[in-house]
Amino acid sequence: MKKFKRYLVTSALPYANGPIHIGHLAGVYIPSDIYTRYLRLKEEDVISICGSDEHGVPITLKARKEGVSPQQIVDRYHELNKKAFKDFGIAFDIYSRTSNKIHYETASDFFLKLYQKGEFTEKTAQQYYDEEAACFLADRYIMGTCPHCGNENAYGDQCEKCGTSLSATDLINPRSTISGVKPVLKETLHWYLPLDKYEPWLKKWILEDHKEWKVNVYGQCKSWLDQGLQPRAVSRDLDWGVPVPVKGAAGKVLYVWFDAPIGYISATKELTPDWEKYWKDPETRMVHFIGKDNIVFHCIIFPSMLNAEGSFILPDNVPANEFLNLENDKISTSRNWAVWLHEYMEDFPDRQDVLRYALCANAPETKDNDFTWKDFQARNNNELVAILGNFVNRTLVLTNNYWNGKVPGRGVTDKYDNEVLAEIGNIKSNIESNLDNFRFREALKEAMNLARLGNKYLADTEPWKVIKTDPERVKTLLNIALQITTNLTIAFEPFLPFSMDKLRSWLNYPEPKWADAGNTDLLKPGHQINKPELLFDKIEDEAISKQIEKLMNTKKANETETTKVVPLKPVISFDDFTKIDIRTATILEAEKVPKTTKLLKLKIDTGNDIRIIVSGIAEHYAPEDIIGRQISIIANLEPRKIKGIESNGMILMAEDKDGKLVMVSPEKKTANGSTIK
Ligand code: B3M
Ligand code: ZN
Repeated sequence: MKKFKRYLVTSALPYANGPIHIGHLAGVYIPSDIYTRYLRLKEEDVISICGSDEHGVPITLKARKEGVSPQQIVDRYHELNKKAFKDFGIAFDIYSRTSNKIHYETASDFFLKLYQKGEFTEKTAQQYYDEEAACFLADRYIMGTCPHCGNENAYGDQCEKCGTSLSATDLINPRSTISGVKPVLKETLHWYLPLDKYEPWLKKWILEDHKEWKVNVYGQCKSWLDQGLQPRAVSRDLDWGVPVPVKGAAGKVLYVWFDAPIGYISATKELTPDWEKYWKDPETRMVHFIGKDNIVFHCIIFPSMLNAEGSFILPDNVPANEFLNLENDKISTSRNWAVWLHEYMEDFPDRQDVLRYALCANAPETKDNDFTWKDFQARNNNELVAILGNFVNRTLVLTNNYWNGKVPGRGVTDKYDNEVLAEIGNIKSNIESNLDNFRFREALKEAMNLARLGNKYLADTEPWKVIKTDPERVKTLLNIALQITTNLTIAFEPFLPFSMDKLRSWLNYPEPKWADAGNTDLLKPGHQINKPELLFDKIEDEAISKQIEKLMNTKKANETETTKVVPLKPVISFDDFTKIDIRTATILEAEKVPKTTKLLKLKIDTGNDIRIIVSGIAEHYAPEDIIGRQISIIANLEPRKIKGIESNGMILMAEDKDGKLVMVSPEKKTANGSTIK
């Protein structure tokens, strides 16, 4: 494999509209961190780039829903996610963000360069426009009836009920989610990246020059290329994003997937004035760590942009992972079906390495995989505690007990000793070849094999027994066990950085170097080690059942949520709302309506008049209990006859999850007839 002078490692920029969960870690950030830490162990020149992806429609939707600005949304999650990555030892060299100035400049310049080279094709297209809100509508801002299943709340890009992906013009009775009005189709100009034109180059670059890419990545690229590529719009009619820096582009921003990958470049510029040697020198190896849903953007679109711009290197590998599921269900932010990093830290403080280990050991490297809390517990108790922890603890405790922590010299070694010493080097080579080829699960297994080797060596030779009869022999046994232990601090550094820091401090061993891995004389006779503590401790069933119960409660909440909450009605205009006159009133008299089970006849004082209202609350309220109760009513509803009684208005009731009706009353007594706004 080509020897590179330096390495540029990028990790997918998480959208700053929600917290980070274990799927993000397993799919992208743990693999990226393992690879970066390995390169640092090899003393390579490597930088690791990440940051928040702060544009895109989902962020504007969330801002709208919360009644705050998109900037407030991204500020919240940028800080939360930056801290979560730090807590988990994901050692980026920079965690930047695409709402900052340097990114706006970099992305605009990048667009302008392609624009001035004439790379883009300009095309007007019909797009839905909301004349009331005076803005074009991104697909997610349009709702209507799905032509396939009749769902009245399908979105412009997808019907979430039957899963059909749609284009906005497929919707029946489309409506704007901003103003509620029926949108009109209007011409709008956009700039297109001519991917169809780049197809021959992409086919050569990927299908011929990068046959070494992971099967799942290569396969997805091949199917995209076999289907034929279409020009892709790189601008949007939105007010949140990097403005399109050319004339005639008022109200238009760069498509988020055009600007976000350029975020890797702007973050590198922010990190170092030497940024060009990472981005423009062919002696740099660029590796993108992403999830499978980002493959087309990182293997086809961004490389096309870089190639068209002409001065940048291209990614040498894109080892995308597949998806991680949670307890056999898809991880979902909207359904809160996830293990959030910030919550994990609360429940399992100082156990980041356990999660790093469990997620790597089960990583979805070539197919989707499943995280279960039972497996998490088993990995900790049966591997980290019982193999790695047990071996290093025995080695350090015996060395402290027998020689006050001084490393003993190694005497004459026998056949078994020599086999074990040789195996240390073999395992190091296995770890190395797996890490070089992004096989992190396999590399982790090999590192644990080193601990197994040590554990077995002590179990077979039983120094705690031999010490009574042949202390010289025990010196050799523990010297070899100490060399294995020190090798473990190098082998596990990329995977378990927190634990290896601790172990090295107990060994009194300096910074680890990959060049020392496999060496069987790392600790010299007489070297003083310190007293150890437990490297890992058992995770009890109770802690796991608590997590499983938390997930089951989430599942129950989702079930009631999805079955009982009626979808929102179409958005209405403010004018429509002002036509309704909602007032407070007091119930003066109440009686059951004869021959009905649900109806009560109420005489109420509205402040303006005394009137009769018939209401379907007899199964929820006894007449005698509600006399004198202050309620809210719709006071200007057309009167209607119910069971022969003229009902003049409507009482406001809230139907809770179980279908129970509860009165909506002012929190304290007000004058009857007070207007509710
Ligand atoms: N923000 C992550 C995602 O699709 C996306 C990655 C951008 S990397 C330039 O979830
Ligand atoms: Zn549908």
